[in-house]
Amino acid sequence: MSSKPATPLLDTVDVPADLRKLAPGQLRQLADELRSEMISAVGTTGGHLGSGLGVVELTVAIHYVFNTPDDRLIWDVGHQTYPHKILTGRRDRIRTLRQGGGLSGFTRRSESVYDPFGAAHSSTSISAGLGMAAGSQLKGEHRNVVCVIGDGAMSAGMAYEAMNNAGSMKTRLIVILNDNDMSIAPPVGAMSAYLSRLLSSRSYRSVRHMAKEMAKLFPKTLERTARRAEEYARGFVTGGTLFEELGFYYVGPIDGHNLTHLLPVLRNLRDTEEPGPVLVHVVTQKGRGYQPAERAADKYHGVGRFDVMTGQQAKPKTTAPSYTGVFADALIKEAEADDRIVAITAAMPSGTGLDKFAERFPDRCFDVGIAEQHAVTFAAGLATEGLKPFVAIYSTFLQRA
Ligand SMILES: Cc1ncc(C[n+]2csc(CCOP(=O)(O)OP(=O)(O)O)c2C)c(N)n1
Repeated sequence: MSSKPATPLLDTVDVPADLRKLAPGQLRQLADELRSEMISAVGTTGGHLGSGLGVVELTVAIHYVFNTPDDRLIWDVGHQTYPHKILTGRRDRIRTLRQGGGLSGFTRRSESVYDPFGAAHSSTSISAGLGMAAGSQLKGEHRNVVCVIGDGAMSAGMAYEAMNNAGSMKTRLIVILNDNDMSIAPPVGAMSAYLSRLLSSRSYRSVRHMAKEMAKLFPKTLERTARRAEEYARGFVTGGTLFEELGFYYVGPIDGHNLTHLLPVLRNLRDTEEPGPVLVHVVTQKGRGYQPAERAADKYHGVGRFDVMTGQQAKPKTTAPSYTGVFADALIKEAEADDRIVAITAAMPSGTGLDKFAERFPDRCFDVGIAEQHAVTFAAGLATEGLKPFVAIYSTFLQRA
């Protein structure tokens, strides 16, 4: 369905060590080729598209600056790792993604040393990363641990349990918040609103001011920071965020598609000896660089095979009604007859069919974010008041409740 794009520079990169031989000025081209290759591969196999497209530059920058796999890179959920897989020795199998015997659609320890943690459930990366950082420290090994977590995944309790713990420890840990203002559906909740406020309140400050702020943060890197400050003069500011209240240094916001902004910041974080966790707030666009994805309401979160030229997805051949469709229609029918029926989803309105229910009964449908344990206990609370809650959660994610 899709022909392979020409990727002369990417063809020279099998593993991140090859990438590190390139000059910084070549990385833009590399990122462009990586994006084309990913679009072509997912056009053939189907899979998660929008999330990976959003982290192409971030993937390149992290592997360029950090010494993976000795430095640990933990991707939350793992659905955005197709570019990471292409750069970490798996390009020859990228068109087997999610096929029997092929590459996993998520991170998997048995698949690669570049996948230090297996995921698919969201919001585990900070906990796992903190464990790796503490483990390395105990063994006297010096390595960086970098967790990349999305704003959607940040709605889950485990992320806060991990930050609460990390903030009280002197363990070095780098958490990159990949803020694309999307979960599968638009993100919900107070945290999402907070991140938007944070971004809109952060005007870019002067180079001198920024250097001063960085000096407070990392005294040993002041000189380098001052020298490089101009490189990322669109810059970042620190101070006064919720993350700092939790014991993190906050750095950001940074344009996650601009390599000349990303590289110096990541280098500074790599080179500092300061203990304690850091949160880097990176702003990206889901579906970046592929028009049909950028235009789609869900940013092509998950797609079937598609035609790369048109973005047209291959329709499933069956005309049979879908399970979720039948469920949604049946629940709506019941709810029309009984106003005590309410519905709850944990960030998956379309996947569960509850988007239809929410259209019909907006006040009786609750999207609680990626928060399955809360969803179930919230439903129990509703039930004690005589309501009839229906909690729709994929069985695998119900484990979290
Ligand atoms: C515990 C759990 N619940 C639900 C999901 C389904 N899920 C996969 S990705 C995703 C959205 C994640 O959003 P975000 O972290 O912002 O990443 P993005 O896709 O926007 O890059 C959801 C809800 C999951 N993987 N794990």
